[in-house]
Amino acid sequence: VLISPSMMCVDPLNFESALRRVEALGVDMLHIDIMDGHFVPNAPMGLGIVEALRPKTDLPIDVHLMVEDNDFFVELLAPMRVDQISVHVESCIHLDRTLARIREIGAQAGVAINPATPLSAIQYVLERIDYVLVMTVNPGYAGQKMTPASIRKIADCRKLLDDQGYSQIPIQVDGNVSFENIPAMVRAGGVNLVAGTSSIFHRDASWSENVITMKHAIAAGLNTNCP
Ligand code: S6P
Ligand code: MG
Repeated sequence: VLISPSMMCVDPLNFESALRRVEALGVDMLHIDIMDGHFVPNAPMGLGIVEALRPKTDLPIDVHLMVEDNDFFVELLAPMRVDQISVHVESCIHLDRTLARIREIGAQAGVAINPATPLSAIQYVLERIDYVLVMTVNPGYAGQKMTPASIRKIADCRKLLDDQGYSQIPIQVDGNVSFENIPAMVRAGGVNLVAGTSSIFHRDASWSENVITMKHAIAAGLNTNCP
């Protein structure tokens, strides 16, 4: 199970020192939320951060686009050599084409799906994707509560992928991935956890203590002992 810190949760005025601290935690990738103020009612970070980040880190960069004009953002990302990009089914007019283009520019392609969107929306792009991002909050903000059907949705998504012969496609989970929610999320099939204010950046303990608590919660979900 991978841990992907959501970098919109760090202090933007101390971004580079936060990056170094996050790298020292031994996490798996950096989750970068790009919002446009239209698809979602917020816009905390722009592509400038991605461009500035690429030469400064060896960690994989995972871009989560929450925008209306996906193709515009994908073309701007093309020269930035990010590792993976997810786009929302709700905002892509030609979803199949956009996903194909993401692979063409050398990134892994992910399809992101909002809490209320039926899973059937991803059924005919399975050939085009490297992962599914199941949103467990309505996108736009950190610090929200998990939507009620989330665990069922993750499990249903895992089943859909397996039933269609795509058992190798992993599920990333994003939104209120808290210490309390992690065991059920992992049990349901989440293998890439986006970590924000309810886990790694939780204010009650240090980031490194929070990673340990996360690992215990993951182990509980997997029914294994913590490494
Ligand atoms: C939300 C965004 C997420 C958040 C993450 C924050 O629209 O896509 O990646 O940054 O959910 O984590 P938390 O624990 O505060 O919900
Ligand atoms: Mg996100």
